[in-house]
Amino acid sequence: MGFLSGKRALITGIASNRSIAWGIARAMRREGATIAATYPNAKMEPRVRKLADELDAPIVLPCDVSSDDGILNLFSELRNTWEGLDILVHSIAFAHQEELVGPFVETVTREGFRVAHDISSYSFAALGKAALPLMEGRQSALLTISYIGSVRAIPNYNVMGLAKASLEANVRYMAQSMGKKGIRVNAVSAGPIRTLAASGIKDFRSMLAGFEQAAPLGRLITIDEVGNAAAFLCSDLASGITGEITYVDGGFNTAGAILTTS
Ligand code: NAD
Ligand code: 0WE
Repeated sequence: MGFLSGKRALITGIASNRSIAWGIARAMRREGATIAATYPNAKMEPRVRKLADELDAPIVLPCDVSSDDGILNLFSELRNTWEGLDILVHSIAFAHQEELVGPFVETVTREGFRVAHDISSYSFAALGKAALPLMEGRQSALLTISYIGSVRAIPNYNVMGLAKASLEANVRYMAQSMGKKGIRVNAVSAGPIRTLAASGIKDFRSMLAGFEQAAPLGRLITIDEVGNAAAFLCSDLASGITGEITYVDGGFNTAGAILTTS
Protein backbone atom coordinates (compact mmCIF):
# COMPACT_ATOMS: atom_id res chain seq x y z
CA MET A 1 0.00 0.00 0.00
CA GLY A 2 1.34 3.45 -0.94
CA PHE A 3 1.95 6.13 1.66
CA LEU A 4 -0.83 8.33 0.20
CA SER A 5 -3.52 5.67 -0.06
CA GLY A 6 -6.97 7.06 0.73
CA LYS A 7 -5.79 10.68 0.19
CA ARG A 8 -7.52 13.09 -2.20
CA ALA A 9 -5.19 15.50 -4.00
CA LEU A 10 -6.11 18.60 -6.04
CA ILE A 11 -3.28 19.45 -8.41
CA THR A 12 -2.98 22.75 -10.30
CA GLY A 13 -0.39 23.62 -12.95
CA ILE A 14 -0.34 20.55 -15.19
CA ALA A 15 0.32 21.96 -18.69
CA SER A 16 2.32 19.15 -20.33
CA ASN A 17 4.12 15.92 -19.57
CA ARG A 18 7.15 18.06 -18.69
CA SER A 19 5.32 20.11 -16.04
CA ILE A 20 6.59 19.87 -12.47
CA ALA A 21 2.91 19.37 -11.49
CA TRP A 22 2.85 16.29 -13.74
CA GLY A 23 5.83 14.78 -11.88
CA ILE A 24 4.04 15.50 -8.61
CA ALA A 25 0.69 14.06 -9.79
CA ARG A 26 2.39 10.89 -11.02
CA ALA A 27 4.27 10.36 -7.74
CA MET A 28 1.13 10.97 -5.68
CA ARG A 29 -0.89 8.59 -7.86
CA ARG A 30 1.80 5.92 -7.54
CA GLU A 31 1.56 6.24 -3.74
CA GLY A 32 -2.20 5.66 -3.84
CA ALA A 33 -3.74 9.15 -3.92
CA THR A 34 -6.83 9.98 -6.00
CA ILE A 35 -6.11 12.99 -8.23
CA ALA A 36 -8.22 15.98 -9.29
CA ALA A 37 -6.62 18.31 -11.85
CA THR A 38 -7.30 21.89 -12.96
CA TYR A 39 -6.77 23.73 -16.25
CA PRO A 40 -6.61 27.54 -16.67
CA ASN A 41 -8.59 28.04 -19.91
CA ALA A 42 -10.49 26.30 -22.73
CA LYS A 43 -7.35 25.98 -24.84
CA MET A 44 -5.59 23.90 -22.18
CA GLU A 45 -8.62 21.75 -21.28
CA PRO A 46 -8.10 18.87 -23.78
CA ARG A 47 -4.39 18.51 -22.93
CA VAL A 48 -5.05 18.40 -19.21
CA ARG A 49 -7.96 15.95 -19.64
CA LYS A 50 -5.73 13.59 -21.63
CA LEU A 51 -3.01 13.66 -18.97
CA ALA A 52 -5.59 13.34 -16.16
CA ASP A 53 -6.96 10.21 -17.87
CA GLU A 54 -3.53 8.58 -17.54
CA LEU A 55 -3.83 9.01 -13.76
CA ASP A 56 -7.46 7.79 -13.63
CA ALA A 57 -8.32 11.24 -12.25
CA PRO A 58 -12.10 11.36 -11.68
CA ILE A 59 -12.25 15.16 -11.52
CA VAL A 60 -10.98 17.79 -14.00
CA LEU A 61 -12.10 21.38 -13.39
CA PRO A 62 -11.35 24.88 -14.74
CA CYS A 63 -9.52 27.40 -12.57
CA ASP A 64 -7.86 30.62 -13.70
CA VAL A 65 -6.30 31.93 -10.49
CA SER A 66 -6.35 35.54 -11.74
CA SER A 67 -10.09 35.63 -10.98
CA ASP A 68 -11.78 35.42 -7.55
CA ASP A 69 -14.77 33.70 -9.19
CA GLY A 70 -12.44 31.20 -10.88
CA ILE A 71 -11.15 30.15 -7.46
CA LEU A 72 -14.54 30.12 -5.70
CA ASN A 73 -16.19 28.12 -8.51
CA LEU A 74 -13.42 25.50 -8.34
CA PHE A 75 -14.21 24.65 -4.74
CA SER A 76 -17.98 24.85 -5.10
CA GLU A 77 -17.68 22.31 -7.97
CA LEU A 78 -15.19 20.15 -6.05
CA ARG A 79 -17.56 20.01 -3.07
CA ASN A 80 -20.19 18.35 -5.31
CA THR A 81 -18.00 15.22 -5.49
CA TRP A 82 -15.55 15.38 -2.56
CA GLU A 83 -16.66 16.17 1.00
CA GLY A 84 -13.03 16.68 2.05
CA LEU A 85 -9.62 17.47 0.53
CA ASP A 86 -6.29 16.15 1.88
CA ILE A 87 -3.72 17.68 -0.49
CA LEU A 88 -3.59 20.89 -2.55
CA VAL A 89 -0.67 21.47 -4.91
CA HIS A 90 -0.01 24.98 -6.30
CA SER A 91 2.38 24.79 -9.27
CA ILE A 92 1.64 28.10 -10.98
CA ALA A 93 3.74 31.12 -11.89
CA PHE A 94 3.41 33.89 -14.43
CA ALA A 95 5.18 37.12 -15.30
CA HIS A 96 5.03 38.99 -18.60
CA GLN A 97 7.77 37.76 -20.94
CA GLU A 98 9.28 41.28 -21.22
CA GLU A 99 9.95 41.29 -17.47
CA LEU A 100 12.16 38.19 -17.75
CA VAL A 101 14.88 39.64 -19.98
CA GLY A 102 17.43 42.35 -19.27
CA PRO A 103 18.59 44.25 -16.20
CA PHE A 104 15.94 44.13 -13.41
CA VAL A 105 15.82 47.84 -12.63
CA GLU A 106 15.45 48.75 -16.30
CA THR A 107 12.66 46.27 -17.07
CA VAL A 108 10.46 46.25 -13.95
CA THR A 109 7.07 47.98 -14.26
CA ARG A 110 4.25 48.59 -11.79
CA GLU A 111 1.87 46.42 -13.82
CA GLY A 112 4.46 43.66 -14.37
CA PHE A 113 5.17 43.58 -10.63
CA ARG A 114 1.45 43.40 -9.85
CA VAL A 115 0.73 40.56 -12.26
CA ALA A 116 3.74 38.47 -11.18
CA HIS A 117 2.83 38.76 -7.49
CA ASP A 118 -0.89 38.20 -8.11
CA ILE A 119 -0.56 35.01 -10.19
CA SER A 120 2.59 33.58 -8.59
CA SER A 121 2.10 34.35 -4.88
CA TYR A 122 -1.33 35.75 -3.91
CA SER A 123 -3.01 32.84 -5.70
CA PHE A 124 -1.49 30.36 -3.23
CA ALA A 125 -3.08 32.11 -0.23
CA ALA A 126 -6.33 32.57 -2.17
CA LEU A 127 -6.52 28.83 -2.98
CA GLY A 128 -5.71 27.98 0.65
CA LYS A 129 -8.43 30.33 1.89
CA ALA A 130 -11.06 28.88 -0.45
CA ALA A 131 -10.00 25.30 0.37
CA LEU A 132 -10.11 25.80 4.15
CA PRO A 133 -13.62 24.38 4.75
CA LEU A 134 -12.70 21.20 2.82
CA MET A 135 -9.24 20.77 4.39
CA GLU A 136 -9.58 21.63 8.08
CA GLY A 137 -9.47 18.98 10.80
CA ARG A 138 -8.11 16.10 8.67
CA GLN A 139 -4.25 15.92 8.54
CA SER A 140 -4.11 17.81 5.27
CA ALA A 141 -1.29 19.59 3.44
CA LEU A 142 -0.64 22.36 0.92
CA LEU A 143 2.44 22.57 -1.28
CA THR A 144 3.85 25.16 -3.67
CA ILE A 145 6.91 25.27 -5.95
CA SER A 146 9.56 27.94 -5.54
CA TYR A 147 12.97 28.74 -7.04
CA ILE A 148 16.26 29.97 -5.56
CA GLY A 149 15.71 33.31 -7.32
CA SER A 150 13.69 34.18 -4.18
CA VAL A 151 16.83 34.50 -2.07
CA ARG A 152 19.64 35.07 -4.61
CA ALA A 153 19.68 37.46 -7.57
CA ILE A 154 19.54 35.40 -10.76
CA PRO A 155 20.08 37.19 -14.12
CA ASN A 156 16.79 37.72 -16.03
CA TYR A 157 14.60 36.09 -13.33
CA ASN A 158 13.92 39.66 -12.21
CA VAL A 159 10.41 40.35 -10.86
CA MET A 160 9.74 36.59 -10.58
CA GLY A 161 12.44 36.51 -7.88
CA LEU A 162 10.50 39.06 -5.84
CA ALA A 163 7.29 37.09 -6.39
CA LYS A 164 9.00 33.87 -5.19
CA ALA A 165 10.28 35.71 -2.07
CA SER A 166 6.66 36.68 -1.43
CA LEU A 167 5.52 33.09 -2.11
CA GLU A 168 7.99 31.71 0.46
CA ALA A 169 6.83 34.23 3.09
CA ASN A 170 3.30 33.17 2.17
CA VAL A 171 4.25 29.57 3.05
CA ARG A 172 5.33 30.65 6.55
CA TYR A 173 2.27 32.84 7.23
CA MET A 174 -0.12 30.23 5.86
CA ALA A 175 1.59 27.53 7.97
CA GLN A 176 1.23 29.63 11.12
CA SER A 177 -2.41 30.49 10.49
CA MET A 178 -3.52 27.00 9.43
CA GLY A 179 -1.42 24.75 11.69
CA LYS A 180 -3.92 24.48 14.54
CA LYS A 181 -6.58 23.42 12.05
CA GLY A 182 -4.44 20.38 11.18
CA ILE A 183 -3.17 21.83 7.90
CA ARG A 184 0.53 21.89 6.98
CA VAL A 185 2.00 24.23 4.36
CA ASN A 186 5.36 23.72 2.64
CA ALA A 187 7.31 24.50 -0.54
CA VAL A 188 9.77 22.65 -2.70
CA SER A 189 12.43 24.91 -4.18
CA ALA A 190 13.32 23.11 -7.40
CA GLY A 191 16.45 23.35 -9.54
CA PRO A 192 15.99 24.51 -13.15
CA ILE A 193 14.02 22.10 -15.37
CA ARG A 194 13.11 22.32 -19.07
CA THR A 195 9.33 22.92 -18.93
CA LEU A 196 6.96 25.17 -20.91
CA ALA A 197 7.59 27.91 -18.33
CA ALA A 198 11.31 27.65 -19.05
CA SER A 199 11.01 27.58 -22.84
CA GLY A 200 11.94 30.82 -24.52
CA ILE A 201 13.83 32.04 -21.44
CA LYS A 202 16.95 33.90 -22.61
CA ASP A 203 20.18 31.92 -22.08
CA PHE A 204 18.33 29.04 -20.32
CA ARG A 205 20.69 26.51 -21.92
CA SER A 206 23.78 28.20 -20.46
CA MET A 207 22.01 28.48 -17.07
CA LEU A 208 21.46 24.72 -17.09
CA ALA A 209 25.14 24.13 -17.95
CA GLY A 210 26.26 26.41 -15.09
CA PHE A 211 23.88 24.62 -12.74
CA GLU A 212 25.25 21.19 -13.66
CA GLN A 213 28.78 22.42 -12.99
CA ALA A 214 27.97 23.94 -9.61
CA ALA A 215 25.54 21.35 -8.20
CA PRO A 216 27.14 18.73 -5.92
CA LEU A 217 25.24 15.98 -7.79
CA GLY A 218 26.74 17.26 -11.06
CA ARG A 219 23.51 16.84 -13.04
CA LEU A 220 20.05 18.31 -13.53
CA ILE A 221 17.15 17.17 -11.37
CA THR A 222 13.94 15.62 -12.76
CA ILE A 223 10.22 16.25 -12.28
CA ASP A 224 10.06 12.77 -10.72
CA GLU A 225 12.58 13.79 -8.06
CA VAL A 226 10.48 16.88 -7.27
CA GLY A 227 7.39 14.63 -7.32
CA ASN A 228 8.83 12.21 -4.77
CA ALA A 229 9.76 15.01 -2.33
CA ALA A 230 6.34 16.62 -2.86
CA ALA A 231 4.52 13.34 -2.19
CA PHE A 232 6.50 12.89 1.03
CA LEU A 233 5.87 16.47 2.24
CA CYS A 234 2.12 16.08 1.64
CA SER A 235 1.96 12.68 3.37
CA ASP A 236 1.53 11.79 7.04
CA LEU A 237 5.22 10.77 7.01
CA ALA A 238 5.93 14.53 7.15
CA SER A 239 3.41 15.21 9.96
CA GLY A 240 5.98 17.27 11.91
CA ILE A 241 7.04 19.47 9.00
CA THR A 242 5.36 22.79 8.18
CA GLY A 243 6.41 26.27 7.00
CA GLU A 244 9.51 24.78 5.35
CA ILE A 245 11.19 25.41 2.01
CA THR A 246 12.81 22.10 0.96
CA TYR A 247 15.42 22.34 -1.80
CA VAL A 248 15.31 19.65 -4.50
CA ASP A 249 18.24 21.02 -6.49
CA GLY A 250 21.05 18.45 -6.38
CA GLY A 251 22.58 20.52 -3.57
CA PHE A 252 23.13 23.62 -5.75
CA ASN A 253 22.08 26.00 -2.96
CA THR A 254 24.64 24.51 -0.56
CA ALA A 255 27.71 24.91 -2.77
CA GLY A 256 30.00 27.88 -2.12
CA ALA A 257 32.42 27.84 -5.05
CA ILE A 258 33.44 25.79 -8.06
CA LEU A 259 36.79 25.17 -9.73
CA THR A 260 36.75 25.92 -13.44
CA THR A 261 40.05 24.07 -14.01
CA SER A 262 38.65 20.50 -13.74
P1 NAD B 1 4.63 24.77 -16.60
O1 NAD B 1 4.54 25.77 -17.70
O2 NAD B 1 4.51 23.36 -16.95
O3 NAD B 1 3.61 25.14 -15.44
C1 NAD B 1 3.20 26.46 -15.14
C2 NAD B 1 1.71 26.39 -14.93
O4 NAD B 1 1.18 27.65 -14.50
C3 NAD B 1 0.95 26.01 -16.21
O5 NAD B 1 0.26 24.80 -15.99
C4 NAD B 1 0.01 27.16 -16.41
O6 NAD B 1 -1.24 26.77 -16.94
C5 NAD B 1 -0.13 27.68 -14.99
N1 NAD B 1 -0.71 29.02 -14.92
C6 NAD B 1 -0.16 30.19 -15.36
N2 NAD B 1 -1.03 31.20 -15.18
C7 NAD B 1 -2.15 30.66 -14.61
C8 NAD B 1 -3.40 31.19 -14.17
N3 NAD B 1 -3.69 32.51 -14.30
N4 NAD B 1 -4.31 30.34 -13.62
C9 NAD B 1 -4.03 29.04 -13.49
N5 NAD B 1 -2.87 28.47 -13.88
C10 NAD B 1 -1.94 29.28 -14.44
O7 NAD B 1 6.06 25.06 -15.90
P2 NAD B 1 6.71 24.51 -14.54
O8 NAD B 1 8.16 24.77 -14.68
O9 NAD B 1 6.22 23.15 -14.27
O10 NAD B 1 6.15 25.54 -13.46
C11 NAD B 1 5.47 25.14 -12.29
C12 NAD B 1 6.00 25.87 -11.07
O11 NAD B 1 7.34 25.47 -10.84
C13 NAD B 1 6.02 27.38 -11.18
O12 NAD B 1 5.63 27.95 -9.95
C14 NAD B 1 7.48 27.68 -11.43
O13 NAD B 1 7.84 28.97 -10.97
C15 NAD B 1 8.11 26.62 -10.57
N6 NAD B 1 9.52 26.31 -10.83
C16 NAD B 1 9.94 25.98 -12.09
C17 NAD B 1 11.28 25.67 -12.30
C18 NAD B 1 11.80 25.35 -13.68
O14 NAD B 1 13.00 25.48 -13.93
N7 NAD B 1 10.96 24.88 -14.61
C19 NAD B 1 12.19 25.69 -11.23
C20 NAD B 1 11.72 26.03 -9.95
C21 NAD B 1 10.38 26.34 -9.77
O1 0WE C 1 9.71 30.14 -12.28
C1 0WE C 1 10.21 29.89 -13.36
C2 0WE C 1 9.56 30.36 -14.64
C3 0WE C 1 8.33 31.17 -14.38
C4 0WE C 1 7.77 31.88 -15.59
C5 0WE C 1 8.10 31.59 -16.91
C6 0WE C 1 7.51 32.30 -17.95
C7 0WE C 1 7.87 32.07 -19.40
C8 0WE C 1 6.77 32.50 -20.34
C9 0WE C 1 6.88 32.89 -15.35
N1 0WE C 1 6.30 33.60 -16.34
C10 0WE C 1 6.59 33.31 -17.62
N2 0WE C 1 5.98 34.05 -18.61
C11 0WE C 1 6.08 33.76 -19.93
O2 0WE C 1 5.55 34.48 -20.77
N3 0WE C 1 11.39 29.20 -13.39
C12 0WE C 1 12.07 28.91 -12.13
C13 0WE C 1 12.09 28.81 -14.62
C14 0WE C 1 13.05 29.90 -14.96
O3 0WE C 1 12.63 31.03 -15.55
C15 0WE C 1 13.72 31.87 -15.66
C16 0WE C 1 14.85 31.24 -15.12
C17 0WE C 1 14.42 29.98 -14.65
C18 0WE C 1 15.26 28.95 -13.98
C19 0WE C 1 13.80 33.15 -16.18
C20 0WE C 1 15.03 33.80 -16.19
C21 0WE C 1 16.14 33.19 -15.66
C22 0WE C 1 16.08 31.92 -15.12
